[in-house]
Amino acid sequence: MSTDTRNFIAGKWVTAASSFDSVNPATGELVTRCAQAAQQELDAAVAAASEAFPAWRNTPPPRRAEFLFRVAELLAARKDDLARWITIEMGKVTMEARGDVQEAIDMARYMAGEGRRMFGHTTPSELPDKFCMCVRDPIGVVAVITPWNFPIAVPSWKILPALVLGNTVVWKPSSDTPACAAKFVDAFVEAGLPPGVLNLVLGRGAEIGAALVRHRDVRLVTFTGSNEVGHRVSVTAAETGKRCALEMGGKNGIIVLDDADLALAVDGIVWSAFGTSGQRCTAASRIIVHRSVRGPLTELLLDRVKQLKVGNGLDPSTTVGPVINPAALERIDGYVHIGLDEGARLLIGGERFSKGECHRGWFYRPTVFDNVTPAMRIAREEIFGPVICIIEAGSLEEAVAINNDASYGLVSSIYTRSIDRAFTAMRELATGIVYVNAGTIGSEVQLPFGGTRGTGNGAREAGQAALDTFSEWKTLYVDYSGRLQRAQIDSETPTHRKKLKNENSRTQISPVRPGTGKAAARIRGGLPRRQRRRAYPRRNVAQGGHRHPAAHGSSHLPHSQH
Ligand code: UN1
Repeated sequence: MSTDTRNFIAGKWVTAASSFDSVNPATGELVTRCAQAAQQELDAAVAAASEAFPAWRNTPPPRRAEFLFRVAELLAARKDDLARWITIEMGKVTMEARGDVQEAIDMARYMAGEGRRMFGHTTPSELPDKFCMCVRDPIGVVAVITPWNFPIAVPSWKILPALVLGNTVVWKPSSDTPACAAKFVDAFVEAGLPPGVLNLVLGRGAEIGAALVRHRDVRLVTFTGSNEVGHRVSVTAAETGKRCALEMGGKNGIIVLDDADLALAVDGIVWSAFGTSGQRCTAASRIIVHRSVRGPLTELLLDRVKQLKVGNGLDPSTTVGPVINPAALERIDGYVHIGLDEGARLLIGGERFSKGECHRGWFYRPTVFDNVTPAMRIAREEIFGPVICIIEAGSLEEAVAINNDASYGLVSSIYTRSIDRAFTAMRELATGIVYVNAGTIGSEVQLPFGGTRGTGNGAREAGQAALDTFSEWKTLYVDYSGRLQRAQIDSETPTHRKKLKNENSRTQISPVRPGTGKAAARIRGGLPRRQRRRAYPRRNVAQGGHRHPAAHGSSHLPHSQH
């Protein structure tokens, strides 16, 4: 399959001076030749997003949401085709590729619903005749930088909330999955999104991604990817005064206690560790098992791992697809050697898989290490491949301590039949997401997604939490009293006021009066002198403040009832 993939800027597909290729990881074949964006295309994309922003931010949110509803319908209609592009370009098996698209459909529907919610709130004022509320305001041009492992779902987590909230977007997807990105953008184009609201720039992160993060007119950067790159994004964003939302690595643990349903636990482990060939930030990579069930659990696990079928994701019998590229293959194999050198026991896998047609692509056998200790590098560093470590623990407390002793904090899971232990674990596991009697993958769009510690910087995606990431609060005070009301001062309690009155009469504080100059007259609407007197009678603050012109005006002021 080959086509030309271009950048999408100001509503047009545009080419560029140089190009790069995207390749099928299962076959090594060319998927698409892509126009590589340079500074010129990047500037044009940011300019288009900046120009589109004022009209888009003032488009009523329910109208903005209609584009998202249409995107959802288009994605649903194209689910098979999109899933096929995902498998061809990124490698995951068809069933999972369809899940990737479904996650974007779900997110489109959920975020479109926000067009008619997007709740702000009102809250009472401490002063009479004053109204307080806050509303969500868009931030501006959002730079969206996404990885290859969820070529449609993860971009949807960022682009859809950004758009419904009234931001405009410049999206830089991974250079490993540009064709999927272009297919996703197609849905927005067909939905009739106004030009410039969503722009796509293609290229490698080190070049175009870094320049995008630095760009003066970008207000927020949202990034999912490695810790190394995320750290650089964070530094550049700080230097250039931008907000940034980071979602990075994981070293996710599944705890299996001695009272667990072992068959259920093995189902969860296999799905979480080897789904997407372990290339999820949510993938399980540490199995922390109670000493008394380690033997039977390991036996059941190995039986299941032996049944996994590595191969091209387009083949319906395949359960584990390729890894993304040769560099990933090298890194995974490198970690396997580190594990062996550290003294871990390799139970299965531990090598490249190149049987039959697989020699053309980048496949790695599902790998299980036993005798792993928490201090080993394979138990601490993110491998991002089909490799798991079995670590033994003697109690719930020890298992939780091992789980929490990690520089990442995305997901943890616990298998137990005890409600008490489950709730204790929910409280104690120090990750952004905790599963009970389920594996570590399978987050849903209506809940916050994100992790603690090295996984992120506190920002969350999905659910209501995403609204905080992609908007800022605007606080609105409306004073309809017709007089100067001073928060924290005029709202003092009667007791305080009495005290103040006494002090004032002792110290002879001069009364606060509105000015008499021209500017003051303008502010008052140039009231004639007599009316002005009525509106702003000269009264000592200590005697009850300014009287409202309306007859009943002061009756609700506690301090003026005497
Ligand atoms: C990721 O790996 O970056 O829970 C996201 C899950 C998916 C999302 C994974 N819904 O595994």
